[in-house]
Amino acid sequence: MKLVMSEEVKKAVHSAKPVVALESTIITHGMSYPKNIETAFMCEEAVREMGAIPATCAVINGKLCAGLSREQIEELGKAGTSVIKGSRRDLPILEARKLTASATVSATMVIAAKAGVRVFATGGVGGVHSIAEQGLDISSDMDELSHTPVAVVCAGIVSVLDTGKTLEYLGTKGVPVVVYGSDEFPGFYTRSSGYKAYYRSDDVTELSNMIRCLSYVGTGMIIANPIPKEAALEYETVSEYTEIAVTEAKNLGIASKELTPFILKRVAELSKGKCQEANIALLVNNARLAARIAKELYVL
Ligand code: PSU
Ligand code: MN
Repeated sequence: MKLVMSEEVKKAVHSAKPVVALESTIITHGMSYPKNIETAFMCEEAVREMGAIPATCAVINGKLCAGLSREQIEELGKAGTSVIKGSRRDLPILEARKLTASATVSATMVIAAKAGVRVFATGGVGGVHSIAEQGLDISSDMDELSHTPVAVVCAGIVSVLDTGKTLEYLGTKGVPVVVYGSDEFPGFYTRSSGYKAYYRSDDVTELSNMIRCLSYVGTGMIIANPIPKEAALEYETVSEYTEIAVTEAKNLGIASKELTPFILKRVAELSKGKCQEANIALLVNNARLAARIAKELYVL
């Protein structure tokens, strides 16, 4: 597959400048227009403010792209869910048919690794759905993390998933999970998830030293960054909305790649916009931390 890097990203990677990859499924499927593109630009700006170069990733006309123009981001944002949600498994089909797709965490990790970008910021990674008993639904993000050496800075796993099962699955797959600045694994919209952090680090230099080992051990890693206190929602409220949304999804028979966007959308609607505000805050917070860590990678 052809990899297209924007001039700015190419120059930065070749001259060993810090670059942070950003995903685009959050633009097409995670938020509606125009908040989605406003947020995408805010994340790019947050990376720049911290002294790194943003590389928003997607598949455009069958090509893997690291670094999108403002126009490309606007096009994806306007087209929304009519754009294909592209994970690793979709890549050969997208290439052969010259199709355009937004990149999920797994596809963004593929693009970042090929482009030589080692740090990636997103909102929440996909994991094991709580209704896995009814039909197995484990995000391809999990397996990607087990064999692609890119660090993913996130606010936890998508709130609508089963955190306990997801953490166990990450363990099975050998994926390191480190929480930045907290003893608890964060719950995406909330600072706690009810699960303890296996490892905590308060030090971006230490985190960058862990990332240096990834190409050797051959896995990615999760750096979980709790949502800022002032933007965090109540754990009970989010759980309540999630339960309603999961029941609706079951009743409507929604499954596979439609499940995560459906539940996230319903939870956002039930919260009357509060989840969207929280999502924006955590995304910008993650973009900032990722840029700080990326910078440390180039300190000798
Ligand atoms: N978190 C959000 N909105 C999103 C996603 C995560 O708040 O749209 C996306 C990410 O791109 C992630 C994907 O990789 O959902 C996971 O989908 P699935 O569970 O189908 O693998
Ligand atoms: Mn899924």
